[in-house]
Amino acid sequence: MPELFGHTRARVGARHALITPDNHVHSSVPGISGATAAVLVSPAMGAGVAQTLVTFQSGGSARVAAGAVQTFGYVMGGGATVSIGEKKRRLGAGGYFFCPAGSEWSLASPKKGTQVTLFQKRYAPLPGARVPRAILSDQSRVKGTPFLGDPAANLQVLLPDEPGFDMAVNLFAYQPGGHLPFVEVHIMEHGLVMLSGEGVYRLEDSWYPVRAGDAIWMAPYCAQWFVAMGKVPARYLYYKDVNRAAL
Ligand code: UGY
Ligand code: MN
Repeated sequence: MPELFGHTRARVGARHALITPDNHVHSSVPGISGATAAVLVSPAMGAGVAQTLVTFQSGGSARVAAGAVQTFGYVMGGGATVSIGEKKRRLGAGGYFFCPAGSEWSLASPKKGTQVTLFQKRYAPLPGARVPRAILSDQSRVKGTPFLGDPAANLQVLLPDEPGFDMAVNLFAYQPGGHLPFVEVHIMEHGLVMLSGEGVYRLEDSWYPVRAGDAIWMAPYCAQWFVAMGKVPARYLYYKDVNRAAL
């Protein structure tokens, strides 16, 4: 339900942002039709990544031409067929794909209401490193590990940990009361979407109540910490830039 009297939990600052489902306004995105798209994180706010929530009607589709930008897509709900070059796979909720720069991707036959979160970033090649390949997979095929040994915070790393990749996308699941072990301050930027549950996110000097559907941007060096609250585990999907020198 929309929040009343002009109140919102959203905050957009110079170095972090929180956007809630009540704030979404759609824009048309080239290559995506029969769908709504909300660009929640983008270079327009100072980010190096674009994070877009796409909701497909039945009969909707996407065809995004090959270029300098790579795309990671995660199916939040519903299901659709995704093709990248010769590879093709039906993805359901929890399915994901990675389309490297220089390849085209397309999505067809979505179930009505299928939602996909996209992270898109211009690829930074690394001389001597093997360029990333296309991936079509599912979170159920990725083993989770306790984050820094804490079983209350489980981490799944969805993309290969190889030098050719300049982006990582991970899933974090916290038991109620589970939390990041310390306040992180790091060079990597994050785009994030809460998938389920609730908790409190510290971003720089502010503490925000957050829940499923909320999107967050954290600039490089944004102080960050999270604690899960409520009765069910809190889960989020997040992007970070990796494997490249600062200079
Ligand atoms: O990978 C990370 O930097 C992660 N621990 N950060 C986060 O969840 N805010
Ligand atoms: Mn972090």
